[in-house]
Amino acid sequence: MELKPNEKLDIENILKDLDKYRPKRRGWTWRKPEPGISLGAFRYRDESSPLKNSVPLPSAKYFGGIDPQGTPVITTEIASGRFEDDIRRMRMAAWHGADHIMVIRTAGQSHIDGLMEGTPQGVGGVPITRKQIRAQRKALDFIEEEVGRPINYHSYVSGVAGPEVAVLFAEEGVNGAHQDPQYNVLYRNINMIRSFVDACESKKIMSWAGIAQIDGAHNANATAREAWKVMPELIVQHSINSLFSEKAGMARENICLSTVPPTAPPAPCVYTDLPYALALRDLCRNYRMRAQMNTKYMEASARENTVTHVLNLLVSKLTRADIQSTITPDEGRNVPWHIYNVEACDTAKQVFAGLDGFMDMVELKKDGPLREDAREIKERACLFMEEIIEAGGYFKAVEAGFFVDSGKYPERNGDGIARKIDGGIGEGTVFKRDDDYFAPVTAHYGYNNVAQYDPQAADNPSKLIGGCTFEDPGKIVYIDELDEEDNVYKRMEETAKYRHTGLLKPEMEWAADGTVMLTMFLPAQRRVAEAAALEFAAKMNLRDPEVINVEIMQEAEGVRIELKGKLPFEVDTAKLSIPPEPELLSREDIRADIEQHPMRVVCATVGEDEHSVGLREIIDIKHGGIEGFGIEVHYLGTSVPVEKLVDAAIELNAEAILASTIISHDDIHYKNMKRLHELAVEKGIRDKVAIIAGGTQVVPRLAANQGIDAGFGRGSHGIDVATFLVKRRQAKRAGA
Ligand code: Z97
Repeated sequence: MELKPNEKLDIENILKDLDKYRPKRRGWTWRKPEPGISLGAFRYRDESSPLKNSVPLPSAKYFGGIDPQGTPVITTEIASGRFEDDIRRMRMAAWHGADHIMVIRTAGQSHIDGLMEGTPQGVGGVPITRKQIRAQRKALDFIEEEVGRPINYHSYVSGVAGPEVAVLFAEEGVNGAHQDPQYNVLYRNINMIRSFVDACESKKIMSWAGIAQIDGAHNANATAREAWKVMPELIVQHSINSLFSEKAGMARENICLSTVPPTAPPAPCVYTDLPYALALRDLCRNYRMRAQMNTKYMEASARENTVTHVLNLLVSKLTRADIQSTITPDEGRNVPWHIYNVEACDTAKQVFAGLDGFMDMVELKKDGPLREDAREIKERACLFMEEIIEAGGYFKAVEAGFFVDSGKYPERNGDGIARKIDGGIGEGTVFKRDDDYFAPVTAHYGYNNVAQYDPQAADNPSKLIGGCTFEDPGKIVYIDELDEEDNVYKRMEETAKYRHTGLLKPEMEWAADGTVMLTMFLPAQRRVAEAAALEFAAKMNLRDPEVINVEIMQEAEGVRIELKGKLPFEVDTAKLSIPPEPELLSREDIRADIEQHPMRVVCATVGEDEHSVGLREIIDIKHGGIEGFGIEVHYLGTSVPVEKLVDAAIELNAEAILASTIISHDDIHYKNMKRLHELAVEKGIRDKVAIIAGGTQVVPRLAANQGIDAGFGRGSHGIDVATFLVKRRQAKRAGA
């Protein structure tokens, strides 16, 4: 199956023969930096190989459509709860530059204590099932061919089912995963011994599969009451998981720290975040950095969050990021809407392109507060680590509530999360292996006693059974959906008409959910405005309206409101009358034509009409008027009699007459157009001169009925007029 840019991804086809599908490859892939690459008119220093197919930034059209791709891998989170819908989102995100796609929602998976079959849609979290993973990896195998860059697919190896999930991921070609036993202990109250034993197994398997690991330290930042105070602890948590991973056999280049700057504006965040970023990168220099914006202080304002994101990107640029996350306001309002995820990928891409070569020009100071603060953070982190050892080790420290305490270490507020070594989920489930313990599987951690069966198999236990599922995927048992009601086929049946007919409905979260978002300003106080907004939404026929963001403009004068709701109807695209797309010439082509064949025009507002702004906008260079293309313009002013305009055209030997006609009572505008045409005929210049008229009330079709060549209504620009004039002349030349 090959994807065609102008054709939708066929989900039915992705689901077909899924039981037989094998992923194309294993392991994580980094971008390929291409220092010195030339794109369009520019030479870049910090970009990677361009994509084969992509959607460039909106303004790229002024630069020949170039689409520079920074060097860090770009992460996006896509997990609406319906994997079949998310497949399409993954394609859109990939076209916008994402090459790390995480199936992650805000909560849930680590509560699941076994492997799941089937694909129930996520309530709260997204259960990771083989079917879902295989379908998405299969789709990504095609999508990466289409965009021309490998895409890393990612989820969690967490909860008490962690090792099983790791095996599943290794079998199915998952490329990245969050794995951190501290997360289970602190936030999910999983027994600490169980969690660390499981982590050894998980990490060993992930290493075999080349899966990149992201840790969970950033959760301390998101959980602590005052996030900027946990900086020493964050470094400690990163260090514990990283060193532990190395000991479990993981390669350094696959160990990625999930680093989040401790604070966000209006705090003077860079003053805090930059020393922290330096300290972390210095102490943990052997590992990769996955940078993510601060989410602790995130509200629902897309604007505010974008700025926080950009400041995070600045810190990444000033220090180092191997992977750049693009969390969106949706994390703040807890609705993973793909259009905002895609937008955030563009934000990262834009900032990395905009800051290309930045570090060739600036340098971080070698002394002063930056270095002093960084040193202090490192000292505090080292002291924290020393105290853990003094307390009797990590488990004792957790029992004593060392972690996620809101004091800045060595200060303590006594509000840390304490867990008991003999408590938590899975307590008492770890047993010493028997002397004759033996498991004939690949990448198994710890004592395995293989040699008793075959010394040759000591490094390769699964040889004894002719390979396990890693070597022989034929042994994988694929179980399709078990639930008769809640399954992908049923869900797709409900939305089939939107895929197979011309029926169209808006969507935000799930296919054809009808969800739309409205922005409005209401000149009222907040509480009143919120209630009124819901009333407006109801009158607009929106179902389940909900206010999702309120920003006060001024307490008494009013608020800006964003709300969402569902449209209960659809549009039949077959019944739409869609006007043909106007074909504009490019600015370059117009300029080139005018340069070769200079053009002179005369123009005026005709009749008893003093309006001038509209015509001037069409003429003047400032806002893209026709002057800007090199056209010689003779402007006669306002209230100009039509006779004078025609005489001027004769005198100046102009190729075109441009008449502005704003006043329209008694159809005077059309009457003047007709008069212009007749006068030009009378004076014998009609075949030499183009006559066009414009104005807010001008309907192009009615204008043409008056005998002139074209009419331009509301919303017309200089380029529309210039395109018409140049095309008309080209047609004449071709005819002559
Ligand atoms: C990120 N935006 O990109 P459950 N294990 C680890 C974690 O960090 C997390 C879970 C499990 C964030 C994602 C925070 N991370 C959200 C090491 C959560 C989640 O499915 O909520 O039970 O597990 O890192």
